[in-house]
Amino acid sequence: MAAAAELSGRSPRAKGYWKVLWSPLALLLTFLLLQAGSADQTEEYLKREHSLSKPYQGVGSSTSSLWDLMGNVLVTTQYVRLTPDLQSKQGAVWNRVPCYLRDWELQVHFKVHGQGKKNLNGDGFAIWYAKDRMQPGSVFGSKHNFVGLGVFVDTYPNEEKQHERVFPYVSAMVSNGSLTYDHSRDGRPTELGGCTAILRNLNHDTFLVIRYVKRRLTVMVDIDGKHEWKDCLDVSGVRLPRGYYFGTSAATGDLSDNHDIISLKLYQLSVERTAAEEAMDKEVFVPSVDNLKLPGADPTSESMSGFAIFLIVFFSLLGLVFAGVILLIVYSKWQERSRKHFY
Ligand SMILES: *[C@@H]1O[C@H](CO)[C@@H](O)[C@H](O)[C@H]1NC(C)=O
Ligand SMILES: [Ca+2]
Repeated sequence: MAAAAELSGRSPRAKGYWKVLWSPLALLLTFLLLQAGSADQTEEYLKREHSLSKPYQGVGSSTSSLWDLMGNVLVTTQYVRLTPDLQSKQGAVWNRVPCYLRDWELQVHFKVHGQGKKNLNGDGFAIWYAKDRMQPGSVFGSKHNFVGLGVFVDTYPNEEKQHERVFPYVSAMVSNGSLTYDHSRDGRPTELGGCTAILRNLNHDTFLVIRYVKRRLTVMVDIDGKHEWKDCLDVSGVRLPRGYYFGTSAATGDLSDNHDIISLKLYQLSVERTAAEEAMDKEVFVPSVDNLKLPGADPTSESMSGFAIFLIVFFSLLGLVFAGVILLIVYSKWQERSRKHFY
């Protein structure tokens, strides 16, 4: 009887163990299968409402146009010239339709060319995914305290000591409006990353791509005429709100260039997300970058202060120990002496 009870008691418990074992196993298996299925299965769709291409029919002129023009921009059938190769010009083109896509890729076909010889040309152009559109300003012809993402193609080194950096230089910046692009330092204090890209006066086509997938921002360039993307920058944890506008702007100063946009092609990327990723991917309303460490904020001062605190604590403790030892010695000497004194 006892053995039978034990047996009948054991088998449901064994089933229970199997269940407990099986469910995470099943989860893991499903997860692995989903992973295998979704690996690099990114589908691309060209979104016409966010794209600009030849022959730019009605751009800027008709009320049904998807793009607005600003400043000295000139539209021909072959290109959109943001600035001509003349001093002190600014121009921009902005998408009228806010973008609500979560994952996207913007391919920019451009041409920068002019009479200026090495480093006697400027200033460059910017590609925007920003909250405010059509606002002139001092950041490559656009709003100074922008909110959103700016990718800059800087063709002129403003900062004098550019020992280790060769221009043109491509860089990116994300701001909630509180950061300032420092033109005199080529935006170095606020850049997320960047690369040198020799892209002026070339006879072949030049491209740049900005990809934003699962909060990962990557910028690549194709400027060697080989139809290959080359990595430029790659930053994770970039939180960009939806509903911002794509645009591009350029400026010239004492030095100049033709800044031409041949096309802007925006692709929607369909990316699989796991339930966990989906839960983590809450919509944001202010642009930000996780664990942001800007080159402008001196990282050594922070670690030095930590080290300094350590040193202070260490030497204080050492001092206390020394003081204690000395006190002990003095006390024992005094006791010895007082003993001698009394006896
Ligand atoms: C904006 O960014 C600055 C600097 O990165 C940060 O100190 C500030 O808290 C941010 N403001 C908001 C509203 O997120
Ligand atoms: Ca510059």
